[in-house]
Amino acid sequence: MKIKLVMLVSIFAFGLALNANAGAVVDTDTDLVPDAFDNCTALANGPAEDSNQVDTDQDGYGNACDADYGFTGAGGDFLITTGDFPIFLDAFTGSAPNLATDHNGDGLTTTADFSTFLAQFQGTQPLGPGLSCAGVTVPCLP
Ligand SMILES: [Ca+2]
Ligand SMILES: [Ca+2]
Ligand SMILES: [Ca+2]
Ligand SMILES: [Ca+2]
Repeated sequence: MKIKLVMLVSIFAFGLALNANAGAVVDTDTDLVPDAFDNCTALANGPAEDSNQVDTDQDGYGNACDADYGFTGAGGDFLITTGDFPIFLDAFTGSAPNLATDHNGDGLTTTADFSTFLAQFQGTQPLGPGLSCAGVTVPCLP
């Protein structure tokens, strides 16, 4: 956890340096991770949150904003569909644990995570990764 925090602070410092000549660093969700490095730009998932940039399937979309569990490399659809629900359900019941369904980073798949799934399924929660490789290459890491 501490190493991860140090890493994020380094990334943030790097982002600051990169943007020094371009003006202020853009951090839309004010989670201390600049948009260019934030795997959920519209949702706070920085060092202060348990979901701290965790991206289980390494597709560039952080777990906090990624209810597309079907993406496993080439052929992933990047859409949240009814096909993702059984995967969530299996993780929820424990028959097939899957860390990608832990959206809030508490290590469990609970009804709190289902709220995230539902919001994304209904399109009311934005995805918004800032990484240029998001949805293009796997692994997509900052
Ligand atoms: Ca941010
Ligand atoms: Ca974020
Ligand atoms: Ca992901
Ligand atoms: Ca959870």
